[in-house]
Amino acid sequence: MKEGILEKVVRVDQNDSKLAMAHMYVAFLSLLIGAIAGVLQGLSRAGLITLPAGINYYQLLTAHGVLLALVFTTYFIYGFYYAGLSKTMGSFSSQNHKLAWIGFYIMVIGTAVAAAFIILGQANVLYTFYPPLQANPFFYVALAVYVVGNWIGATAMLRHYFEWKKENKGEISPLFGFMVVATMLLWIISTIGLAITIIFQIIPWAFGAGDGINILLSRTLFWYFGHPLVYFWLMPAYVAWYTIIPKVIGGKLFSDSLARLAFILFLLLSFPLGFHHQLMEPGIESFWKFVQVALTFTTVTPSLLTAFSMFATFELAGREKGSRGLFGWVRKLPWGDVRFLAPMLGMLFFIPAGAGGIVNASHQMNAVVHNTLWVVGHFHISVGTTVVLTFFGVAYWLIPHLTGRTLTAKMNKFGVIQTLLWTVGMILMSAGMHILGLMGAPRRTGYTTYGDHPTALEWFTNFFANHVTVSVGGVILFISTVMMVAGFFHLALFAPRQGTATFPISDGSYNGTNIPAFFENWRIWIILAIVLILAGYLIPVIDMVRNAPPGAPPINWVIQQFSMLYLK
Ligand code: HAS
Ligand code: CU
Repeated sequence: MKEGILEKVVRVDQNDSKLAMAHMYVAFLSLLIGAIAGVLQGLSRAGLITLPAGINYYQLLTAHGVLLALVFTTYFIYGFYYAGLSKTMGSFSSQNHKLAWIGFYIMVIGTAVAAAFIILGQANVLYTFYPPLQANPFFYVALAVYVVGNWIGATAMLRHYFEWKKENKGEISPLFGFMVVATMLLWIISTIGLAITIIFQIIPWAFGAGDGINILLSRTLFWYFGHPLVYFWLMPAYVAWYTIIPKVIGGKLFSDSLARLAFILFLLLSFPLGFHHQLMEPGIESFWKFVQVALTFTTVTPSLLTAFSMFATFELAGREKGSRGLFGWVRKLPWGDVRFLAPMLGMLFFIPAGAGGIVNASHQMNAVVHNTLWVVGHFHISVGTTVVLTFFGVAYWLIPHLTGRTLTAKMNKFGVIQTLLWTVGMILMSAGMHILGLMGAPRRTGYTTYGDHPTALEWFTNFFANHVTVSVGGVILFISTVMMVAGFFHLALFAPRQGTATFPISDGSYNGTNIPAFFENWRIWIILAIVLILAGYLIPVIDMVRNAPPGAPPINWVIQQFSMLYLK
């Protein structure tokens, strides 16, 4: 924490800092609102509070999912990536800068309009918004606008990278930039599927055209996007692990090439896997489910490579500092430094999160856990902890760096407490959710005892896990989130300017710099990814179109409002 004072810090270009900070403001505001919606829906689900008239469980759950899973993550990732690209590959040209700002404003328009419909109760369709649940048509238009804004921002990043490549012919790009390109290509290729279902299926249907929607096709397109989406969240966390953490712990990365290989594997293998979210759906032949499950298991490889890389990095750094024995390196890690502690706890959570993912992907076991709270537990420790704690760890140094402020020892301590609170809250909440899921408690249902059915009552009274302990965990997480948001505003606006916090970026790797040049042959990776997409999806999708089930009529927001009034 003293580096800011001791070293002369080379700051990220001022204009690029402003661009990154604009994204961060939206991210942390959404984090706050999304967390308020989250804690309220959790308490109401447990029967601990009654929601005031005019607000319903699904409205809160939609706000929670959309604001945290889609809005907070995306804006944070864009902000982090703009800053990191500027730091490692030079400041953005004025043209790329303009493009990035245009992308930002379009994203903000999409976000604001979509949020308005959620607040008005006209989009209670949850963050997956699959038909036949139907929102106000303009909610989907807003989503489409949001996607276009994302593409424009991604284009600015890609142009920045390729311009650098042109100016530095024959040179290998910095690891950060390489990883940004892999992520953004994955993001563009996956959001194309989302755009297709929104523009060609959902919007016309929501405006009343045609006779119903092909739900199977729409969900398939959604999950074609939805699985890579989880890697779009994860990859920036890995970027921090590979490029930032080695520097924070005072060592070097184990192997730059291995890190790049992991990212290429994500780009190649992430797409034809969506069926592992649809294993319980009729209408998809089991052969194609088998193909996609098999491919899912191959996508575990880049995460296992990452686990190996991180262990090797920690051990080599520890041994350099004189650690002895098999695990002596553990003691050499800077546990009291929030820039390390938060991502590190994220990594530890990813061990059970990844194991849970493998359970989910196994067809037979999926039958036990699908649509239960187990899945909610899984994604709260993957995206909600591995990714989020890493992002928090990054925020503690990135925000003061971008605003020319200091990360003081006091603020570091605050960060450590906030991180530990998150950890405790999440252990309580996610363990409870996993166990409740195994006990049959469904996800996405408000408070009910199913007419005092004994199984349902058990979900409220079981000693080890019940809805009440889950919401107590949720309240602790909420406190931690409020601390983080307060920390963000402090670091952005009020922290002292006694030297700028460093942007810790690792240079070189223990395994040298012999990086294969063909890694940057993006054309090959894109073509291979498309070949795999066609292999996994072409035949089943043709089948879905040719043998389309009868179109589904909408369960729309007007009907939802009436039925809720009626049920009351
Ligand atoms: Fe998942 C459902 C399968 C990873 C997020 N997942 C979800 C949903 C979300 C989500 C949001 O197959 C719910 C969607 C919805 O609303 O319906 N998931 C997987 C598999 C993986 C996986 C196989 N998921 C993620 C990640 C996510 C995420 C990452 C967000 C960021 N998931 C599924 C399936 C479903 C699913 C099914 C559908 C369930 C259903 O029925 O609905 C794999 O990618 C996991 C591989 C990971 C590992 C772990 C490696 C460990 C590492 C840490 C090392 C630690 C160190 C620290 C170095 C194998 C890298 C050590 C230090 C010391 C000091 C000891
Ligand atoms: Cu998935």
